[in-house]
Amino acid sequence: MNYHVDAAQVESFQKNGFLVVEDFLSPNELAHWRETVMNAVNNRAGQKMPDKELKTGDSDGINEDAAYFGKVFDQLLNLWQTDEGVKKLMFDKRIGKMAADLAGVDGIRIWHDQALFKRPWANPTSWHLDTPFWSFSDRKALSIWIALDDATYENGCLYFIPGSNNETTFENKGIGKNMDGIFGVYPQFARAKSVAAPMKAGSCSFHSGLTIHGANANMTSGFRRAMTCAYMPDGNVFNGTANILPESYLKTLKVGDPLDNEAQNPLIYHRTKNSI
Ligand SMILES: O=C(O)CCC(=O)C(=O)O
Ligand SMILES: [Fe+2]
Repeated sequence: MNYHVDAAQVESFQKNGFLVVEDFLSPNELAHWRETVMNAVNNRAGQKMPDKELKTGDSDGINEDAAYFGKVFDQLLNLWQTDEGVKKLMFDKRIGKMAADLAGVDGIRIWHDQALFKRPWANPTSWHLDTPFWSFSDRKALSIWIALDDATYENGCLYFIPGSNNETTFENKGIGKNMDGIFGVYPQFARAKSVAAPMKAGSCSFHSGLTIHGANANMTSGFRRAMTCAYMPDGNVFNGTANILPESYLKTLKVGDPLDNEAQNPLIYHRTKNSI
């Protein structure tokens, strides 16, 4: 287990917008994560979110072409809300501290977790940003992506555009079919060099929600499974975007209200409240 980031890793993350942490999980921990995540995913029976009837592959109103996007990955959100085992993994303060250290913030809340499984022959994940989808606007928001299978050039490992995190904005909510769509919004990166992040199972990466990133198609007959979690720095407020917030909660929110509901966005680590 490798639950610590040092000053050089923090610097690299803030400069490049991503960081790979090799051997994040020990072999035993990896076995436990796989079993826990698979159990939670199977119990969902394809239901994408806890509070909506949507199935993986259905149109979610954000992506216009369900048939295509259903074959990018199976996407199951907020497994922590429906599974005690996943909740325990996601509430691990050590991971919260890694995220807080990398972002350079005091407190970290879960925005949402997300199992992302590329099935055999899955479509690629087009270049995109994450933060513009979300209901808060913070340049320091970030995600962890944990490889449950080896993520390879062949089966759909992640790619990043280094440094894009320091230039992109909250513009561009879309993730289209065309890999180059994002460069219509950010032409300054059209000639940038991308970096691949192949990872052994049990390794992880962190990326800023404003780093341009994507993934290959799965050119193999095997699965590429990842467990991820998006993090919101503590202290953020509602920006008016619904994203995945449940209707019942949305009805109570006005633009500018604090997003501090523990049932939706739990604080998993805070520098002054947790000593680890
Ligand atoms: O797993 C993938 O293909 C994409 C992951 C991603 O976009 C993310 O974790 O933000
Ligand atoms: Fe993403």
